Amino acid sequence: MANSTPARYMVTSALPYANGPIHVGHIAGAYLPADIYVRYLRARGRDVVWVCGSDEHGAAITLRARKEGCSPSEIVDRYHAEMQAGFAGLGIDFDHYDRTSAQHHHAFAQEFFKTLNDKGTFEVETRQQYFDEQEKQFLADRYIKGGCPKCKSDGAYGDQCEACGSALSPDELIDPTSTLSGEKPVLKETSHWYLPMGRHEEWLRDYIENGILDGEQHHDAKAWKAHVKGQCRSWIDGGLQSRAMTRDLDWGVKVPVEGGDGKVLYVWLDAPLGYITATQQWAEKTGRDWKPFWQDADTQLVHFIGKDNIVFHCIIFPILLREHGGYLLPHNVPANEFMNLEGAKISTSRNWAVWANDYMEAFPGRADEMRYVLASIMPEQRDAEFTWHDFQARVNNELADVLGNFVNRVLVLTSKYFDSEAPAISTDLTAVDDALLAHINAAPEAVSTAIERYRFREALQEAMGLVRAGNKYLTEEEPWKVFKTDPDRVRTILNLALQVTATAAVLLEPFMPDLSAKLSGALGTEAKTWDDAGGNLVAPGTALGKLPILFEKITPELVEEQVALLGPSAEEAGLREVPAQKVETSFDQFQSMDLRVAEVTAAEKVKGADKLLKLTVRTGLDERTVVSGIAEHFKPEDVVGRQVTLLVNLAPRKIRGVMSQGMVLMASTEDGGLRFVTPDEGALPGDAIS
Ligand code: B3M
Ligand code: ZN
Repeated sequence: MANSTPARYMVTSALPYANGPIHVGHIAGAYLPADIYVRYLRARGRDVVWVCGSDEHGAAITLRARKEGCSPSEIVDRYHAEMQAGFAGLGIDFDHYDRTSAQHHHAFAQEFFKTLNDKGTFEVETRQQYFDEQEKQFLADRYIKGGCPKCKSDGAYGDQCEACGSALSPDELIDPTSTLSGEKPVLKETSHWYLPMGRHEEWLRDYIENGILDGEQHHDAKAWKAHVKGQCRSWIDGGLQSRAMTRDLDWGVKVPVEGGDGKVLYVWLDAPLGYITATQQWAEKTGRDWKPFWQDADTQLVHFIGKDNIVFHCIIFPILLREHGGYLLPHNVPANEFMNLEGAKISTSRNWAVWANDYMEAFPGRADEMRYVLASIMPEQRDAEFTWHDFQARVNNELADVLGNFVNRVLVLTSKYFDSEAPAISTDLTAVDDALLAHINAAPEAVSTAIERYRFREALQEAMGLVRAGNKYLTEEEPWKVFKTDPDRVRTILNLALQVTATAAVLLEPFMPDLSAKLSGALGTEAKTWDDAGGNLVAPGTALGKLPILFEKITPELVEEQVALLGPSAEEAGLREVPAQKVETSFDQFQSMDLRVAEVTAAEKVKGADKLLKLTVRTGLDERTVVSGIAEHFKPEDVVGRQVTLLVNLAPRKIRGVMSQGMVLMASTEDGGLRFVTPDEGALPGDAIS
């Protein structure tokens, strides 16, 4: 059963945390591969549902809300909408996109938890846990930081060390501090519902290593990626520890059983259930039944995720589903590795990312170009890297010069020689024709085999390989020369070139749906599907339409612009600690202050006062004396000759026996220093500042 076509497919993509917009790393990890896979399955006429949604619980959300000074629900509302726009812009077309803050999700997750609780799945245990006395809060997961017990690096979180990837629990951290207050936490008792995972090691091992479940072949274990199995193996070999399935927090799904007051479900219990609740919402919308998709054995469940989510999808969620009973376990979890960007790890906080929404703004209507590049470099087996120069090279050299140029030539030549009517092929074929025809006929199988093995890069290479072969054929057969002597030969050449184009339109649809629609529109093959692809796709006599421009080249300027956008934005740079804004003032109050450009003509220390300089300043109105508290930062000789900003109508007052008539304005800088506020060149003493 492992390799036969199932009755249906249940496809999921990791629910992204609603704490920031979507970037190309997300897209290449869990969304584009799923979109390609699902479009392909549809083209084959398979029954498939693909769901996703926003993950709106957990510390990812509450910490973000704290940082932005607003409520968790404001955060999730904002990013839920932004993420949906990002996906839509890149043609990521889920059947249903839900959110875990929805009431229907809470209700289902609570019911699920109750069932497990009644079955005795959990062990309620009281343990000591770190508590922040200042914030009056227990510190789970990301609320606590410290040294990593494994690699000894600083800054490991309570659940994981990002430096070495080890899974941790908060009590293992060296010198822990609270990420809320920065204080040293204290240990305090609290009760939680623990999932004893150790009991499940044996069947999990057989399921992951051999694809065997309950003594039967469940899936082909060889079809799982090596890095996915490797991660699971090292978890199981390390011994599966009990893990708390509840948290002391007030944002999340409330624990629905006695003793659960003030506690919520662990986000990694509630979020994967979001796949099921999203499917239920889809079923309601379409009038279909959700149950076969999650419960009928003739369904293949496939989770698309990033590699940091492997343990949750291959170990913890399967344990929960099996404990509950009645649910399918994943047929495959084709996790992707990470996508780096311009030589560094993608980082939301450092704005080191290419955001989906920004891309669509800079490159409107050009989703296919990004889809093509991301599919070409997808981190399927190892980490990959996106650079704007590589993006430019692939779009210009592969999409514009090869694909765009080829199909354009085919249609222009058919218009010129045959009045845009598809010519027929002769029965008398050369060896070169035969080879191309064989390539056209073999390509659909090659692409589908790769896609069904979750090798999307290879699948795209196969489809593009056909286009390259067509391009080479056209160039070498030179129909523009042959036409003068043998117009019938040109019929065969262009017929084959048209079959290449039409077949490529079908095979490239999962990768570049807009391009595919343009091609099949011009060829009149809109209704054709995967099974029609091949050497007879375009019927002789078909009236061909016009082709819109397919790909415009990316200019070097556009590339430089995009590279320059990386890194901290002005807004983020401004987020450093600065003094809070003072209370509001009025325009009139401001106008009453007489600020002038002035020039320092003499300076000396004030006797007996370390901080004060006595300045003589030219104000344009007069020459006067001002006492200024800058002596610790400037020597008298440093300031003579400088232009400064002076408040001239400040009431005169005596400072250390010297009458001061005005005040020099200074900027207090982060390093504790002072800087003069000096006008641009060309200002003169007496110029009014307003
Ligand atoms: N939100 C983690 C992530 O975005 C998490 C995935 C949930 S899938 C059920 O990486
Ligand atoms: Zn570590």
